Order: sequence, then structure tokens, then C-alpha cells
Amino acid sequence: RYSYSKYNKWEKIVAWTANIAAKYPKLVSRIQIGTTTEERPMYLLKVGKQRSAKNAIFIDCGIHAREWISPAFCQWFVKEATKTYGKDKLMTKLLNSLTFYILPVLNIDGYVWTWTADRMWRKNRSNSSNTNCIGTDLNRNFDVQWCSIGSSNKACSEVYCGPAAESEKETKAVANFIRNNIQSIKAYLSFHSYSQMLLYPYSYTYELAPTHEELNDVAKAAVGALSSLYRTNYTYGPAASTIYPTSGSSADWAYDKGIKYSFTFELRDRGKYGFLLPEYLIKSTCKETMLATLSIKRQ
Ligand code: 0X9
Ligand code: ZN
Repeated sequence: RYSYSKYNKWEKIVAWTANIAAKYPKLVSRIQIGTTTEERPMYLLKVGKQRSAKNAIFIDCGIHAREWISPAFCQWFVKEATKTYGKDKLMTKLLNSLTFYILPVLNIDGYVWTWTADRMWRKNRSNSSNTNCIGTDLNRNFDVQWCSIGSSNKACSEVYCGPAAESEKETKAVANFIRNNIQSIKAYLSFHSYSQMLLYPYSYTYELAPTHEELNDVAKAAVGALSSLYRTNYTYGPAASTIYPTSGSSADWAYDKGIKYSFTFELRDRGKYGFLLPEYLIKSTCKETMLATLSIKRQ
């Protein structure tokens, strides 16, 4: 059986996307949105009962390769949705009226690299400069104030923005999918680690977002739901002032595209293990994050 409380390598995750879609054909379908730099297919799982998705939430995990708890959460979410649909009242209602687009690993090449060569790799694996340095930070590559604050035009930097906005195939695939489904996507959620924060726009400026009050209310409720399980403490607020300013991030891009509910999670922990969060903490982390995610859904 598939293990949701272990970290799975890419070969296992990709097989799992096919298996879960085959096991729940009326609830789950698998869609290829593009290919990565190294030509791996990028699959997202569409979860829900709506025929044509009128209301949808887009969720991505693993935009940064080393943040392993993030893909683990996306897998957990799909497991919970499929397992409890038709049993749990809330989940049934939710999936009858809402479609979840779940991209379990956005930065697949980078994720593979963390399993095979460098556990602490962050960026993708493209070679887009005339240096020996590999990789663009995909969370600096979106077309929003591209390559300005909190971003670098040096290929060797960990926050390299790439040669142009959307220069990376992974960025392009996600941005194209969201653009093509913009009428139905009501929320955008991006999962990272670590530091236990729930962030909302803006990241590229300290100015407050036009819907700041509402975003703050939603974030407050979500972290409240999260902490109700194991008392895990999250801080929340605009990304720029709560974590640090960044430009070209997916969450700011989605927000400025008109997706009103755009949130970035920085999952456990606060630095004890950091990116190397041990497997025994996957289950509790995913369970509490589920509560926060469902709290946002209810908006
Ligand atoms: O730097 C990042 O991309 C994120 N932190 S991480 O340690 N996971 O790399 C924070 C992004 C914050 N910006 C937005 N949410 N827009
Ligand atoms: Zn990250």
C-alpha cells in the first residue's frame, strides 16, 4: 500500500497519480499541464464531482525542491478527499460543488535532484545562463514585478529569477493552466516549508493588498483551525512584512490575475529540523494543515 506518512520519491508519486485516478474515476482525473526542463510530465489531479468546473481551487506543492513536507501534504489532501467523499458530510458537500486542482510536485526535476544528488537543492534544474550554475528559483520566475525586490539576476544565486519572466517550462505550464481556467479558479494555495506561517499578498511591496482586511480574516480563521488540533503556532500576515519581500512569486501573480484568495503556507517546523522534517511528523503536520486548508475553502 501507498504510504502517506513517508516521503515518496518521484517514481512512486507519479505512479500514485495514475493509480488514484484509476481507483476513483468518478472523482479524480489526471491532467498533464506540461513537461519539465528534463522532460518529465507534469501531472495535476482534478478532484471533485463537478462536470465543468465552475468553482475551483488550485493547489501546488513542491515549488521548492527540498521542502519535502509540501508534496507530502498534497498527497495527504488527495488521500483524505478520496477516502472521505461520500462518508464525511462536509467533504462530500465540498467536492460536490468545488473542484480542486492539485499539483503534487511543481518542481519535479529539483525534487528528483534532492533524492539523488543534493538534499538541500531549491531551484529547478534548467541551464539558462552562460555560467556553470544550474537552476532558476521558480518562485521568482512569475510575471509580477519580475526580478526586482528579493530576487537576483545572478544565475548562481538561490533566488535567481531566470533570464525572463516565465522563462521556465514549469512556470509556464502552471501560469498557462491558471490563465486557461481563470474564470473558475477562486483560490490559489501554495505550500512551502518551513517556519509555520500563513502568508497572503503582497510580497513584492509593503503596501497592503486591496482586500487586505478580508485576507487577514481568512488567514486568522485558518491558523485558528490549524492550532485547534495540536496547538501548533502559526503567524500570519502580508508576505513582505511577515517573512520577507520577494518579487515574481506565484501567489502575488495569482492575486494580481484576480484570484482573490491567494495564500502561501510555510509548514512545520520553526527550524529545529527545518527542511529535514522527520517522517514521524508528517501525519500530524498534514492533519492540522488539512483543517486550515478546509477553513479557507469555506470562504
Ligand atoms: O522565498 C520564498 O519563496 C518563500 N519562502 S521559502 O523559504 N519556502 O523559500 C516565501 C514566499 C513568500 N512570498 C509570497 N508568498 N508571495
Ligand atoms: Zn519554499
